[in-house]
Amino acid sequence: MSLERVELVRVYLPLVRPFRTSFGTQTGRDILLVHVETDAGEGWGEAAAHAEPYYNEEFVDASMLVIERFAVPALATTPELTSGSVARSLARIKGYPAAKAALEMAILDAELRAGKTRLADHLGGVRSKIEVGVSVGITESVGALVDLVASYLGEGYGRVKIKIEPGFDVEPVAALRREFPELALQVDANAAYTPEDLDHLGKLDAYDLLMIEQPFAVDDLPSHAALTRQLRTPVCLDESVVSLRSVEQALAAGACTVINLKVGRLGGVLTCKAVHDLCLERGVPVWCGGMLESGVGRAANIALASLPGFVYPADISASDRYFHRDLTEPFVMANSQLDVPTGPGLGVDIDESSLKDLGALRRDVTVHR
Ligand code: OSB
Ligand code: MG
Repeated sequence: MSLERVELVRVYLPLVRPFRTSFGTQTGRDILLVHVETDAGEGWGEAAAHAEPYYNEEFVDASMLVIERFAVPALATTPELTSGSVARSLARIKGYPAAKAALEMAILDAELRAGKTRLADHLGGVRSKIEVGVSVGITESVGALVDLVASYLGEGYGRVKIKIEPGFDVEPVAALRREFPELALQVDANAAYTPEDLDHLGKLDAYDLLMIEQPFAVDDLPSHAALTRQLRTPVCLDESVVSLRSVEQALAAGACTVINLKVGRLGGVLTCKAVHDLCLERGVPVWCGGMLESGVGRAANIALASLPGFVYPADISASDRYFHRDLTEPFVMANSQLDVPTGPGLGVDIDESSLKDLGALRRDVTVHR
């Protein structure tokens, strides 16, 4: 296929409530969409980077620049471009996995729409509904957390992940366990702990957590391995897993027993599929993480989460948990499940009026062949 037009669409979506993690508080999301027109038709993708480089190195301004200066020129000069060759064509560009994922997603969407195939079918999905949970930010107080979790349980969410950091960990977990003895509960530290905290983190083992996600720094596999040996609770890696190779190295190091797959961290849905296949073969459970995406990125996440190796509920919630108004038709949760879209490609349509009302900035990137 040939790339005829690439448009960058950036829009600020206020969050329904602030989301606090160990790396900062977000009150809204700077959503970056990529819209492509090809000789086969059009497609959309989402770059799930944040406005600041606090989760990983990437940030939205940089993603835009990389797409415009390096990625689109590389794709425009790729002979016989297909969705399957996007990652290879962009491999020379170091980093920027969310930018790469967005371009691959948009080209896949165009290709699959033309072939009337759903992304979930293309990837090998086996479910028409996926199990989901809600990721809850750090709150002002433990009491406020218990109330917030109660309200999500009231909405029907059956699995809760809470963000932890030094000073907000054992106490909130103990309180939630006391209040909700049967709750499917897990924690995520976004790399906030140091090797000195190993014994302290061991206290979390008493609360029947589904997993502890990324307690230590991105490059600290040894501490993750030590915790994996020390605890009966599964240890999951998020930020440390950035490629198929990093997965193999983390497994070889015994640094985790579970892996979180994120499209915008691994550089695309097809790399996630490859990591999934490897983990399925090795008997390593995986699950689908989220980055507070709009409906575009969420559609891709849901298709991915329909694959057989995804055994834990996904960090993918309904549209109304994130935004007052989404950029696609809203995703609605029932019984802690979301439906896998049934239409071709991503299976969602962009709500042009939503983009307009929310003041989206749209800019064409020059495609030189
Ligand atoms: O670490 O999983 C994370 C959101 C932004 C950045 C990092 C993370 C998260 C989440 C939110 O936990 C999950 C969601 O999209 O609902
Ligand atoms: Mg995480």
